[in-house]
Amino acid sequence: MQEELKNIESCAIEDIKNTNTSEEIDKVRVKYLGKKGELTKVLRGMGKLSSEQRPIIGKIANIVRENIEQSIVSRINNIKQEELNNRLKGEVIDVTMPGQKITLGKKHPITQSMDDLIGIFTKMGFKVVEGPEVESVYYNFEALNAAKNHPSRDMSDTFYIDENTILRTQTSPVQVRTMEKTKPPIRIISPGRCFRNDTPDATHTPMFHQLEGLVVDKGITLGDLKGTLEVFAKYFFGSQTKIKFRPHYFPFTEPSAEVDATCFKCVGKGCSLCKGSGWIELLGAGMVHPNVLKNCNIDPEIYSGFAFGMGIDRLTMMKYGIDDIRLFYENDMRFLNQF
Ligand code: FA5
Repeated sequence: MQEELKNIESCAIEDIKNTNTSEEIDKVRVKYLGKKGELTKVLRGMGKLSSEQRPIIGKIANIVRENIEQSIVSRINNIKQEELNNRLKGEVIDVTMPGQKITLGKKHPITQSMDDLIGIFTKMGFKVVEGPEVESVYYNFEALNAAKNHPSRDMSDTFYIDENTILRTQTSPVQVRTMEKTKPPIRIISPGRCFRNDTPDATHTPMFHQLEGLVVDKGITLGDLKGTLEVFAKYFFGSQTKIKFRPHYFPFTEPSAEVDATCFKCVGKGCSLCKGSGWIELLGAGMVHPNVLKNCNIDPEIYSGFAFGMGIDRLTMMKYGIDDIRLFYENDMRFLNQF
């Protein structure tokens, strides 16, 4: 029996050596140590041994089992390491391979224009101030000297939330909010969204963007307004640009004007963009009405000011020759990628 045990051990160790995978080594374990395994079979026959021989053979059998188990464990460790090495070899990461390209987004053309405008005016010393888009009727109309029967206050022009609250139709309420809080000298711009009950067409959308400007100080004149807007137009459209004032009416400025710029495409000669006139309408402007100054507790005998308001969407259309404002809001990447 001693012989037989030694024989099982050497056969098992030889079989273990020849295994190459975890599955193969499992089979060897079952073959020798399993319930019907070769060593188990021999141990079952120990009952036939004499009481002197049994402990001796039992001890040898235990050593054989331990040896087989140990060589199984060490072979398993080797196989696992080999399997891991093989897997790692197959999964080598080539750090020199080109990565997946992530396409970078860019700013919407209106945001680009807004940034350009903010850059131009802050260089001239203007501070950026923001105001609420949901505004009171008082700030949007009353404080801006708009009479109760002014057509822009109509439900068909303005989105009402309740009797006293609207979506602002212009950025001009920021003028009043600023003058209430700040004493002159004041020099601010206020860009932001505005809302009007306008049917969408090539030049109108119900939501659009404006940029308001306001300067209040002692001795501010129409000349200051003209100089400021000239600098703005030259920076935004090009140094050859000229501007002109046409008389107009706004309840909150007196005198008021619509300001035109020479067409940046034909430089004043007349083309399809400016409909042959050589000029393009730019913005509304004027000297702050004394009533508006009074509404904000600023003495119009001491202080004067100018204000202007421009539509950023339309300025962007002019700058890039875009013929339909709705293109800005269709999220078509073929259009947006051009800017
Ligand atoms: C105003 O809103 C005045 N608050 C501007 C102003 C400010 C005048 C300070 C004097 C002093 P107006 O209603 O003209 O003015 O609008 C100004 C600009 O907003 C227009 O020239 C146009 O560019 C833009 N705009 C108006 N309605 C729309 C619309 N539905 N869609 C796109 N742009 C619009």
